[in-house]
Amino acid sequence: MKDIMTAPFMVEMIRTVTEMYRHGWDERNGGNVSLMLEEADVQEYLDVKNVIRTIPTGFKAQELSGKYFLVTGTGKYFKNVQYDAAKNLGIVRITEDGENADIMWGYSDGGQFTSEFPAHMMSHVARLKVDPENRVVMHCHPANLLAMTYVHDLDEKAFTRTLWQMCTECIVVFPDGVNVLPWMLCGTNEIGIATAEKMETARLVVWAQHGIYGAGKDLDETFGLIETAEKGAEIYMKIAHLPLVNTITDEQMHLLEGRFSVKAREGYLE
Ligand code: 2HA
Ligand code: ZN
Repeated sequence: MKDIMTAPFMVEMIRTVTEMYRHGWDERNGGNVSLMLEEADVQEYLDVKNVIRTIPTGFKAQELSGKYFLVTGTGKYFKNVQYDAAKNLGIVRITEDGENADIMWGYSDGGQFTSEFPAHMMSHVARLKVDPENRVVMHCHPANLLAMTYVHDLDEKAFTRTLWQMCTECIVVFPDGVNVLPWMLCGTNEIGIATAEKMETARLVVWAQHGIYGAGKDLDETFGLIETAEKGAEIYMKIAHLPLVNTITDEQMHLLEGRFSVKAREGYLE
């Protein structure tokens, strides 16, 4: 059996959450990440017959039965993951009935997965339906995106168009746009269901006055999505109170579509 701390998925996860912390997106125990793993990869590092504990997930996700996830722990600080991954992260396998999770590794102080696990699992199901290659769901609290939800219309088309106008890269990186949920109580199945529904049409879902969810095929892509949206929001918060003299026009957006072979969300450009 190989040392799990050398597994590419573990190395990438530790680097990613550390970088999220350094970006200021994950104060205290803020944020959570789940990465779906292939059984073949897990088997090189773990005895898949050895279940440490089994705990209820609080919801039913039959579609994910037998799937493995590397998931951040509830109440844990991203700041500390690099120093003690086995305490702050865990690997779980969804049980056959889809209602429980077998803990296969980690949460070494008796902890468990993030309180946002329902939103993560439901989002994985939703994204896998539209993109079988999706592996990551990521949640965090980037300051400028949050700030924007206090001063900008929460209409999804308006919110997306503003971000696209803030840097040339935005429409190229997230042509599917940004969906938005109004403030809702976090950690509940209700916000999980609402998030998953929004994930069917975009890989980014803003939770007003709370943060953002991103989904993608790997940690880099998902981190990059949030990073780019947050950059757009940062520019917006720098200029929103100033007279707007220039912008990126819809005509220019169409040039970007052609140059980078992307298609803007239907009906979002003139
Ligand atoms: O894990 O970010 O939304 C803490 C949170 C809850
Ligand atoms: Zn949060």
